[in-house]
Formats: sequence, C-alpha cells, structure tokens
Amino acid sequence: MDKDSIKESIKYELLYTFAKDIGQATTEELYMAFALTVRNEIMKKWANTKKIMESGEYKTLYYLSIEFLTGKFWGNNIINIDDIEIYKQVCNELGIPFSQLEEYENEPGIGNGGLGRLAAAFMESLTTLNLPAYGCGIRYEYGLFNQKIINGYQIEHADNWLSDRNVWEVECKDEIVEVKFGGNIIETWEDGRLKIDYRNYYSIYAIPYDIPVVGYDSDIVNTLRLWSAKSYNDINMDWFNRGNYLKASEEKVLAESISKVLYPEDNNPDGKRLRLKQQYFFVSATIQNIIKKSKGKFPLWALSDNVVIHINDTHPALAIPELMRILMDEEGMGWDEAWNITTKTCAYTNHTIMGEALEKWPIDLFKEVLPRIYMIIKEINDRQLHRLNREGTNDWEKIDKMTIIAYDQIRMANLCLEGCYSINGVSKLHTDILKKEVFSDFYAIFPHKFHSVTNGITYRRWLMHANPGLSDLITDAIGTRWKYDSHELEGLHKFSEDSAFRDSFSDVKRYNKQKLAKYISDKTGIHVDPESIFDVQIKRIHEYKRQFLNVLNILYMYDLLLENPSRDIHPRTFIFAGKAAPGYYRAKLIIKLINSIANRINGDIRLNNKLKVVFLENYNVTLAEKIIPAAEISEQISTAGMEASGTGNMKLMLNGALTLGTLDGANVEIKEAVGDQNIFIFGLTADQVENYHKYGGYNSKAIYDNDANVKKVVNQLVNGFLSPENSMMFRSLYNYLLYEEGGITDRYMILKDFDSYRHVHSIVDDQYKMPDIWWKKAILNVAGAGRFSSDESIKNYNSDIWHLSKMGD
Ligand code: 26Q
Repeated sequence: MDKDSIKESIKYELLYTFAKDIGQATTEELYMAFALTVRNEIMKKWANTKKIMESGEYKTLYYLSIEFLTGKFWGNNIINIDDIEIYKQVCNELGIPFSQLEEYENEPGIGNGGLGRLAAAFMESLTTLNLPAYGCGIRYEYGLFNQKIINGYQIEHADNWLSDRNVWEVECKDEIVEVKFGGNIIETWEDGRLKIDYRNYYSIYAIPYDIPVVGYDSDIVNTLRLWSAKSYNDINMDWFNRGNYLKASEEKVLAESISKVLYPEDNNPDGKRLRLKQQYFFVSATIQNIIKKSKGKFPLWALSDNVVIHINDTHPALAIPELMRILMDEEGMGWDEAWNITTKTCAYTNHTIMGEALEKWPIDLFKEVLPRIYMIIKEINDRQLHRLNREGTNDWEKIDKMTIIAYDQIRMANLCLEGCYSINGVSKLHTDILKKEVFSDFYAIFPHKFHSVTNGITYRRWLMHANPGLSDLITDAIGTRWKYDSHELEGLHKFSEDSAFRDSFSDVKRYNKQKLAKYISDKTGIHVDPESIFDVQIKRIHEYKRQFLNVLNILYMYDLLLENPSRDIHPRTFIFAGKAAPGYYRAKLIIKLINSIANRINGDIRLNNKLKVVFLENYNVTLAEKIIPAAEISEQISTAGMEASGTGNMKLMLNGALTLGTLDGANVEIKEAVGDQNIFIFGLTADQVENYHKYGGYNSKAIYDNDANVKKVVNQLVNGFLSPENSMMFRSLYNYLLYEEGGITDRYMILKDFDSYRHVHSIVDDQYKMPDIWWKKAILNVAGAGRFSSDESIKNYNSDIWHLSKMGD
C-alpha cells in the first residue's frame, strides 16, 4: 500500500470502529486502526490460500506443537507484506510515534523458549516458501508468567495476554470438535470384528482460533490454528437447586481449565494430569479435523500421500494412537491397515537428550484419563515386543531400553520411534548423539528413519525488524537480495577487510548499545558504559545452561580488579535475562545469586566502572529484540552434549556478536561457518563429558583443592562476601559444586570447565583492544549466519522428510 491508502484506511477504521478521528483516538484505538489496516491486506491472500487448500490439490503439513512463541505480530507482519519505512513515514506525518504503537501490542507468551520459538519460525518460513501448512496448538488463556525481580528474587505474575481484543485471531465456531476423556471401554466381537463401545466418558469441546501466518513477499498465507477448551455443561441444575452454587459451575470451570495456562517448565517435564489432558485435547481435535477434511477429498488409505503430521518433540505424540483410534474405531479399518497409514504419515523431531527431559507417563494416570488410547499404546508395545522376538533379539538390556511401556510408565519418545517414519535431531552433534547413544538400538533397526536438520531463525525479524541500522548498512553494501536469500549475506565477507565499512558497522553497534544502555538505566537505574563490552547470556535459567559458570567468572574478574583496580581490563558489562520455572528452586537461587553479585559489583566504586552486571527482568521475544542488536559477546556455555541446538546463538551471531561457547549443539556448526579464528571455544567436548559420566573420574573437590582461583570464588559463595546479611544463602550452591548429591557432584562440570572458561575470557579482552580485528570478526559472523535461516531448515525438512510441493507450482 502507498502512504495515502494507508492514511485513508487508518481514518476509515477509526471512524467506523470507534467513531473518532485521529486527534481524538487513544493509543489503543490507534493501534487497532493500524493493526486492522495491516490485517485487511492479509485477509484476501488468506481467504485465497484457504480455498486452494480446501481443494485438496496439495499435500499439507500439520505441524503439531504444544507451544508457538510468535512474538508480536504487527511489526513483523508489516515487514513481511509491505515496506515498514512507509508505515514509519505515515506515523511521522500523522504525529504518532511508531514505537508507541509497537509497544502497545501484547506479546503472546504462549511458549517457554527455544522449542516454541522454533515452531513459530517454521510456520513463517513455510509460508515464505509457499508450502501449505497448518500450525496446530493450544490457545492458552494465560501464557508464560511475567517475571518481576523483587529484592533480587524472581516473582511470577499471571500473563493475561488476551485481556484486550486480539485482532490477529479469528474464532471458527463452525469447526468445533468434541474430545472425550475418562470413562470405560467395553469390547465386544461382532461379525468377527472387535467393536469398541466407549461409555461414561465426559466431553470437552475444542474451538479453533485461527491466526494468519504471513511470509516474506509470499503468495500465500498459512494458518496457525490454536484450540480453546469449552464446556457446554454451564450449570449443573442438581447442585444449583440444592443451593450449592460453586459446585454447580465447577464442572465447567474444570473442563475449561484445559486451555487455561501454559506449563512453565522447559526441559524439565512434570507428569501432571492436566498436562496430559492438554496434550490429548489439542492432538485429538487436530487429528479429527484432519480426517474430517480428508474424507471426500481422497480415500483414507492415501492419507500419507496428502498429509504429513509432524510431532514437535514428544508432547503431541498421542497423534499416533489417536490416528490409529479413528482409523479403526470410526473408519472400520483393521490394525495392519491403520498402522501402515499411521507410520507413513507421522514424523517426529527430538529436542533433548537429557534423560529427565524425556517424557514418561505413569500407566495408572494414563489409563484413567485416556482408556482407549492406553489400549492402543499397549497393543503397539506388545507388537513391538513380538517383532523384536521374531527378529531374534534376546538382548534384554536392549529390549528394556526400546519398549514403550516399562516400569509402569509410558515412554513417549519410544512411541514416536516406533510410530513415525522419520525422526530427526536439531543439529549435527545432537543427531549424532541420538544415533550413537540415546536411540542407538532404534538406529540399528531403522537407520533409514534418522535425519539431521539443523534449526534456524527468522533472520528478517532479527535483522530488519530488530536491527534496522545494521539491515540498512548491509543493503547499502550488498543490495537487497539477502532479504530473499540469506546466503547472500556471504557477500559481506569482502567488506570485513574494508575499514570504512568496519567503522560504519561499529557505529551501528555503538548506537544500539547506547539505546540498550538507556533502556537498562530506565528499567533498573544501573548506568552502564556504552563503550564497555556488552557480554550477554539470555535464555531460560537452567543448570545445564550454566549461568552459574558465568557468575563464577564474574567473581573472578571482580577479584582481579580488587587486587589491582588499574589493571588493564577493557570495561565489561554482563547482561543476563531469563526466566526460571517457578518450581525450580536451584534456578531461582541462581537468579538471586546474579542479582546479589550485581548489587555488590555495581555499587563498588573501587572498580572505576570497569565491571557492571545487569539482570533484565521478563525475558521474552520483545526483550530479545532489544538486547540482541547491542550484544558483542554471546555466551553459549552449556555442558557439551546437553544443548540440542540453541537458536539464540544464531540470532546473536547474525547481529554481529562473537560466540563464546562450548562445542555444543549448533555452536559446532557456527564454528564451521565462521572459522576457528572468529569464535571463542572452551571446555570439554561432548565425548569427554560422556566419558566422565560413563567411567567416572571427575572429582570437583580435587579441582577446588588444587586451583587457588577456583577455591577463592567458590568460597566467596559462603563467606558473607555476597550476602553479608545471610552468609548461608548460597550454601546449597556451594554444596552442589563440592559435595555429592544423588551420587553426583557438580553434575554439569562447572569447576572442570572453569579454568578454560576464564582463560578464553582473557582472550576476549585482548582481542577487543584491537578494534580492526574485532570488527572484522564481527562482520564475518554476520556473513556466516546465512545458513542458519529457518528458510534453510524448512527446505531441508521438505526435501528429506515432508516432500510437499509449492503452492502455485
Ligand atoms: C514437557 C512435559 C511436561 C511439561 C513441560 C514439558 C516441556 C516443555 C517445554 C519440555 C520441554 C520444553 C522445551 C524444550 C526446548 O525448548 N528445547 C529446546 O529446543 C530448541 C529448539 O530445537 C533447541 O534449540 C534447544 O537446544 C532445546 O533446549
């Protein structure tokens, strides 16, 4: 749209929605008018896409994910369909601050972290590539909690993101689906067939809310379909008439609680009944919806030629037994036919190798909530055992690892490995570990099922939207093609040698740092020096991600400066952000530790402002968009082998931050992309970590006893240095490093990696003092980031796993 049509539309929407003109409108109304203007542009394409998809001409992907972390819609949609500069000009001319409108929108927080963000990125890239897809998930009424830091502690507040009208969703009442829970199954034989009679169940209804997914300059608009739970048992009149009004409405409240709130655990599943119900709720609604749409278009035996059901981690794994149930119980197929179709239609991505993060459900709970689904899983399990037997496997250790049901639990990853035609890891290293270790027995039997697809990011959001300065600089240097093809960023290679370009590049970074410094001072009152190195660790707080290691090194640097305040260290600002699961005690204590150290260091005038520590509260996509453009060091320091991929690492390199990390997840591929000279690698390798775990030999106490640096910083946790008011506060963290807990000491090998970590930090310091070298490295990071576009990941999924064709071709 040109400027005049945008202005016309704004005036029209204000008049006909709110009966106001621009001068009278509130920020909310202005936002609405702008959002509706953008939405109107999307609608035509969306309607058209829906029509084509309904024709059944194209094989369609259903991407099932319990989380979609979309980030705000408005700004990103503008970038994808239009020219954001025009909108900025319109705002300017009308005297409305563009940023104020952007700020006004609530970010939908319906994901925890990497997995949810990846799902949203994939939907966007599918659309950009004109591939037909539905994202399917849950419309949580409350997203991930809002985090406040009070007195250094994390305090959680409910995230009621739907409190205002959400212009980006459309309720589709006509496509409501019934989902059944509980009850019991009566099996009878009729004409030689098993008949399933499902009794005493209770119904919850699933209403879809559709959100348009806009791609970059794309011909189509895909759909993100989020299901909301609804009960029609408004009031139980028996209870009502007896005067028990609370009880009378209880059923409805309980039923609708299914889509009430997102579970805030990340990589740390908790086997709660409601969580299981959430999983079945959106999976059953989706699969029923798929079957309904398929019938009439093609025979169900041809399902896998027309549909792919992608299972994003094990949370939607019930898609497998649910599809079996519908094909058998409702469509009358026999087991073998249904199994053949199911195993050709479903594909699975694994996102974790940590044992405790692999989902398991207790049989008793499962049977009670989903009796029919349990029967089907039991049958899949029994048939698997028969097959293993037939194949002559009598290695019980192996069978023990592979079965779906064992020790009174259902193991969801094993269900996926049996029931899917494809399984993939999310980085090269991660896939190797899956093949060699976690799922090695499956790999021996089904090597053809295994694929590796490295994660990616929506690079346009992270450059064009988050970092317009860098985006313009890139365009000036290499033209606009990079906006369509991320590999074009390689064209920046030669500019890394160009000193004028390096100067402009560092100017952009300085400007972004000044902006962030202002934000930090507004939010926290802490003054940070924009000339200092901005060293960031922004991600969920988790032991394996080792924010603790970062903290110990900060203590070490602090001690060095106290010894000699005029020591030649380039000033450094450490920036943290991230949420801890509310029930994760140790992660929350780490947040308190970071804040205690921040307090101590930021108030210590002896340091001449050489060191600052900042914890920014409420990390989410919007905050990431503020921090990442200003970052210079990207801390990716998980214990090797633990981080499946990481995607924050990709966003940060794309914005010219240098990775300081272990050889873990996608860091390995980042190193390949930028070259050894342009990344700071430290610590044990995944193989070394694995060997310590297997064969023992790691003794953190010996490191403490023999390394004076380690001893000093570890002692500072408990000698009142950080918390004079309560020196016991961090005792449990101290104990964790030095004393056994469940047979393990310092499980994530923090002390083992400490020396090499502190050493690599001193190299960072040396190199930052040589600006020519530093900015060259930073530019080479941007140049090498192209391969981490989610467009690229989707192309790989499509050629290796999905085999969809582009719409329009
Ligand atoms: C499961 C059951 C019950 C409650 C919660 C959960 C649950 C929820 C979220 C389990 C795991 C998650 C999220 C995992 C996650 O975000 N994993 C990350 O996925 C990214 C995308 O592949 C990777 O880049 C990260 O390395 C990985 O940690």
